[in-house]
Amino acid sequence: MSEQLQAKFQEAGQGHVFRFFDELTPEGQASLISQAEAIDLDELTGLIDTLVLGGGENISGFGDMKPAPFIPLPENGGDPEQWAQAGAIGEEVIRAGRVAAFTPAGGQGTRLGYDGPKGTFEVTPVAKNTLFQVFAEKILAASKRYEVEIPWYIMTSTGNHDATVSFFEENNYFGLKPGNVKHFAQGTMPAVDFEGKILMSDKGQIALSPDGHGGSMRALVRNGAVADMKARGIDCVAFFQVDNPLVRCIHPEFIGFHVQADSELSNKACVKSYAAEKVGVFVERNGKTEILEYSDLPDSLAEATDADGNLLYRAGSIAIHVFSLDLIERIGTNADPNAKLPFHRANKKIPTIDESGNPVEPGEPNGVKFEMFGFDALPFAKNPVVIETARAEEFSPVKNAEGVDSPESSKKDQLRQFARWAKAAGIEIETDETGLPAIEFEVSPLFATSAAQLAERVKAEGGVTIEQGTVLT
Ligand code: UD2
Repeated sequence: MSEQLQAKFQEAGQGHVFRFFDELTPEGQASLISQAEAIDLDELTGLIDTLVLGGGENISGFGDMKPAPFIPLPENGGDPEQWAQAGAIGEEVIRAGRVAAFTPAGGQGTRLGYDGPKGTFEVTPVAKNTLFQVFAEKILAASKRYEVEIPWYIMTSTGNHDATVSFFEENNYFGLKPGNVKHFAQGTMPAVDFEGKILMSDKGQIALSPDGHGGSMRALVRNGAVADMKARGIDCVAFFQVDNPLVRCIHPEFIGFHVQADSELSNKACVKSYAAEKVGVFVERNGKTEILEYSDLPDSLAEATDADGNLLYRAGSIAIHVFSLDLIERIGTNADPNAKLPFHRANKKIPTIDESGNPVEPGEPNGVKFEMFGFDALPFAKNPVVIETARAEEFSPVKNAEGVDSPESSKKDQLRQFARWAKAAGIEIETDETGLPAIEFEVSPLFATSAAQLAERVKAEGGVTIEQGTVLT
């Protein structure tokens, strides 16, 4: 068995994976065999040929490219009636139990420099609640409001799975029913060096890394989540990333637009803050709506402006989507050979071993990781929808330790949102010219998840007092 496997790797030019096989303990040998068996060598060889040894990703067709249209917010020229109708439809769909939440949380979070699953990072200004708690409470709030079970599927990766599950157990699932929270680990891909050789992280350990959030399609099928959703009558999957505490996890208008258009993949766009902002942009290429990742958009196009002096490609993707279950299943089962997510290449510093088996900690990128992106499903989706959303209400991620998209910037944006909502509910709050309140306070999602809901609660309670350190819960 092992000889056959070794021969296959030898033939594919990857025989070195077993270089230290004879030195391993029987358990070590068994582990290496199972890691090797899980690798799709044909797929990997194809990726090495095209993405590593070949010319890299072939993104062309910029000539025919144009910005993709989107549905503007009512305050930016959209039709208020259309939005109200979408809200009513979305609400019905949620009440009917057709919606699940999904979070890919398998990323390694290296930019933030936080050691632990990113969802366990404390993010709110006063209560210091974690990202996972914020999302859990938003889902719980929607579930109470619409009197329905809303299951939450969370994709982890082998490196953070156990820590993530323990965190939910220790915190009693933040009030959600444990049976409505499903964790599962995503797949992995081997990393290779610039010659296309599989990197080993130890004598018996292949350097494996998560296969990107696009790996969620396969993982949702493989781990039974798709079957579970079907059994529950779910057909809309509300997708949001692990790093953005402002996200409206279960958003009636968004779900309404999605269902009304009979769409298989709906998306939220935010006007980009500046040309180099690290978000993908919505484009139309070859007659299809797509998201082009920021790293693939040439600077000249990122900086191009229209006749009004606005950025031409200004509709930024903030990674909030509604997927139809059909699309997830079609891609995740490989049912349609024409609907396969491509892999992308990322050059990374990958700890490895040298020819004698000694550890090597590279100072510079020494290899390539392969990742799929979930939004690459867009060209395969029927009736894609893009709606505009207001940045201040929906997007302030925690990505970097300092500066833009950091814990500090996100905390300030949360405070600004709470202050806006409080003022709209008639509560006096002193703010500076950026809308930042002079005191720090917090509105728990269990109290309100929108300005309108806060106003309702304040009215129902005959007014509330907000001072430094208040947490409305
Ligand atoms: C993502 C988008 C970018 C923009 C931005 C908005 C990609 C490739 N780019 O950039 O266009 O929308 O978000 O914030 O998505 N994850 C996994 N498994 C993996 C890799 C990532 O679960 O193997 C998760 C990760 O935990 C996080 C999300 O996917 O929830 C996004 O990953 P990221 O932080 O690498 O994406 P980023 O910020 O470069």
